[in-house]
Amino acid sequence: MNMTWRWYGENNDNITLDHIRQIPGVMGIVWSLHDKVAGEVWEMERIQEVADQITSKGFSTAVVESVNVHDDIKIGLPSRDQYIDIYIDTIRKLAKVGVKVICYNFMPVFDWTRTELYKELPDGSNALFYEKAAITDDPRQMVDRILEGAGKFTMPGWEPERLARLDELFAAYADVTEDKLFGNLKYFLERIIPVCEEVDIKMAIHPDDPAWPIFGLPRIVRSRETIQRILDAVNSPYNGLTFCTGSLGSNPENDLPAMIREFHNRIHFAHIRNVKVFENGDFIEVSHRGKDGSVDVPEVVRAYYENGYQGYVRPDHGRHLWGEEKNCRPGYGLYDRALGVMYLLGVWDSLAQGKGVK
Ligand SMILES: [Mn+2]
Repeated sequence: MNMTWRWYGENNDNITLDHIRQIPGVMGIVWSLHDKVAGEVWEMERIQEVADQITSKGFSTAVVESVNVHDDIKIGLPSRDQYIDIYIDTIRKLAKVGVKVICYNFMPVFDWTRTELYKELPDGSNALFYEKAAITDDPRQMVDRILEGAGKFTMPGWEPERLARLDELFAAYADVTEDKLFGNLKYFLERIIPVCEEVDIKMAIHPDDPAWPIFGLPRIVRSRETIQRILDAVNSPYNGLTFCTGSLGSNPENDLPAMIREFHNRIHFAHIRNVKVFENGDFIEVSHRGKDGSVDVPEVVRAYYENGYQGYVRPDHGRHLWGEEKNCRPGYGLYDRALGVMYLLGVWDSLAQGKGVK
């Protein structure tokens, strides 16, 4: 298990590399060029600049999250080929600075979706919350609420310029069914995976968050069956997964430890976080401790341990603690993610010592 931490870059994150250095066990930084919108060229100089910042503090640059996929690729427009060419150009450049895994998603219109960013928990902390009943037919309301909650921070997948064209985007996806979206993903993978094999970069698709269709948009990475279909579509180890227990765990039907045991050879990046799912289907993000939520986190770690998992891990999101929500990115505070790192490593180390933590 190779522990990493997502960092949004200098002047774009209230947490610094020097903060991260003091969290025990963190080996690598999960990074990106966060000012780039999907389909834009990544210049080598910019890539090198961020990679140098990361390595100068002793961290690995091996994981990039994300290189976003342009909507034209997901919709399957003729212009997709030129955007795939740009994507391939970015893959080749990232290989030159030691990148080994690229996390990406294939969700139409929206990246992750929540209805509240700072929902209070019983202990007085707060966290990202999804209320099913608050998802109406009109996504505009939710978009406005998220953008307002994000405050000064930009959020990946929630670019205001792009979401200003929401009606247009929805119209473009109008005839994109689940099968069509899957076909467009397959087309994309068939073009990029040979390049990934050549430069030794593994693609790791992130599951849909939450793990069901919303606003009538199709979702194709949400269950054992849908994941198997994607892995079979291009049967190469370079076509792999980011296994996110928070996203997949939003649907209690997903047996997470069983899925890890089944797919571990194709999991290149593990997002381990806990969610508490309520009976009505609402869910809230909670501490990493297994007992605090619906995800059996120790069993998840055990599934990785028993399969000799050597891939990258990050604590994904955390609650906002001790008032830090005033300054931090939603879901990306310092304290709870640092506690999460220690919990995950604690379980792992105990297993390694043969104490059989349950
Ligand atoms: Mn995740």
